[in-house]
Amino acid sequence: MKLVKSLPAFLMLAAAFPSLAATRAVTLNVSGMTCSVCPITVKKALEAVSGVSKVDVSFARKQAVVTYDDAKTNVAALTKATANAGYPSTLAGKAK
Ligand SMILES: [Cu+2]
Repeated sequence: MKLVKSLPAFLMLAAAFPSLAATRAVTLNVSGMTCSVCPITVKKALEAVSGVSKVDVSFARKQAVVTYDDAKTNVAALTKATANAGYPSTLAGKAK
C-alpha cells in the first residue's frame, strides 16, 4: 500500500513542476507595427530565437502568436527579440 500512499504526493509534485520541457504558445501585443511590412520583421526576429517553432503575426490585431519550447526560451527572450528588431512587445495572454 506504499504506492497508493505516495501517489497524492507524486501528483502534487507533478502539479508544481508541470514538466521540464513543454511547448507553449503566447500572444504578444506588438503595438509598434505601422504597415504591412512590419509583421515580416517581427516574425523574422521571433523565428530567430532558439526554441521558437511557430510564429503567426497579425498586423490587423497588432499581435504575434509564438509557439516555443519553454526549456529553450522564455517570454522575456521573445519580447527582447522584438524590441531589438524595433518593436517592443508585451505579453497579451497565454494559451496551452
Ligand atoms: Cu512597417
